[in-house]
Amino acid sequence: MRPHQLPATPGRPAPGAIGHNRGVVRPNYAFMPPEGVLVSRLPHFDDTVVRVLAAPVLGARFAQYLLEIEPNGGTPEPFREDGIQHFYYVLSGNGRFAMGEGPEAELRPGSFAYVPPGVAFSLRNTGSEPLRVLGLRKRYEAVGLPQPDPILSHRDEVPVTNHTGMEGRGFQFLLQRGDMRFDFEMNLMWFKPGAYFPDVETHVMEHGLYMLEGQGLYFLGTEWHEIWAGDFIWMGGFCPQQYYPTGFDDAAYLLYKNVNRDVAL
Ligand code: UGY
Ligand code: MN
Repeated sequence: MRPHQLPATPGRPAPGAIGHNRGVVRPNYAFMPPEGVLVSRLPHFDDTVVRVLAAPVLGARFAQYLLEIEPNGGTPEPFREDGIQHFYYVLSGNGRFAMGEGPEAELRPGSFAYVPPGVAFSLRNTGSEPLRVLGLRKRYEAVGLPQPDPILSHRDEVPVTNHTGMEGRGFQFLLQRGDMRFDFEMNLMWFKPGAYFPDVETHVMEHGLYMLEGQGLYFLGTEWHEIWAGDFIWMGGFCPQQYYPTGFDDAAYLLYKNVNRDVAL
């Protein structure tokens, strides 16, 4: 019998829980199933619990979060940070987002926002259900170009493309790909059952990967890991990686990738 099939008693840890964990934390990658990531709070978000998914203490050069904002919760007043960019992607729920002097806009699942460094934003839950949002913060690497403009959009506004020539792949580049003002990409990666990477890829760029839909096997370093929707993976630079979707449905993940900048020496 598998551990999840053993009878469980409310209020007691499930049988089979001792030491059993799909998660792994290594020097240049980490895979953390959500059930083990304990919650915290942030002073600039009211009525919000946060799970920190990636942080410099792990080895990442950015920070990534899962925010759960209660109805009427969120930023009590506009929040801004000099030199730091923010990105938000709505997983579930409804809310409102505003940036700088711009008007407030509705948030629904699939809405996303790019906040340039130093720009004030507000993020609030205006619905009756928790607003679940992926958040990301990265220090902007200026190279003498103007900083990017704010973006408030929805994934349905972004075309699905496929530059690989490989059957069953789909890409939505939420930030303008190839625009050198940006120092990172946030990409939705779609996979039909049966599609997989043609090679194990190894590259200087790092990733924060949040599994949105489906399931699969992820190769990290030297091992395969079984993953599914709700899981998070951090991949540091030069972490060997490959994805093999499994199951009957399409799979999708949201992928952070640092790009467009030379190697700091
Ligand atoms: O663009 C990428 O680096 C992408 N193929 N990597 C990944 O999905 N792990
Ligand atoms: Mn990659």
